[in-house]
Amino acid sequence: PRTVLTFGTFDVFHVGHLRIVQRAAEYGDRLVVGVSADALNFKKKSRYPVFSEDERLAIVSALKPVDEVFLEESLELKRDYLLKHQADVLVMGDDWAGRFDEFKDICEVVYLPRTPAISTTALIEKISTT
Ligand code: C2G
Repeated sequence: PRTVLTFGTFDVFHVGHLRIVQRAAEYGDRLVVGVSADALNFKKKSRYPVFSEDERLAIVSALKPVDEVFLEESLELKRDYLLKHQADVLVMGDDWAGRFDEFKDICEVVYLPRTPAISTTALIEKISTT
């Protein structure tokens, strides 16, 4: 079977997240999703996600196209995660275009266009000002 791997925070889960999960699944037979840890988000963005890693893992693992989830604890471990889960394809949104080309020696690397006009940041802004 062809295994697809994708990564994300998936905080305040929205339709842009759903679409990338659905499109990623079409690249293989099995979809594995790395959900980034609370501590990793704090390191990257100096704030914690709205939803905890346990809640985000619960949401993503319940999606029909998702076969397996795991916690992504470090950005530096991408190669290990890809090898461990025997990924044939890595799918990422094109906000990461080019950033994971170094893994083309072990799997296919695909960047998909983001769903326009929706983001966690914009949602938080919208909710807090209406
Ligand atoms: N996404 C999308 N369209 C949007 C918003 C997000 O296609 N309107 C995609 C992103 O491109 C990404 C995935 O949804 O592929 C998850 O997005 P985020 O939760 O913002 O993920 P990020 O914080 O970029 O985490 O190791 C990398 C990180 O874990 C990626």
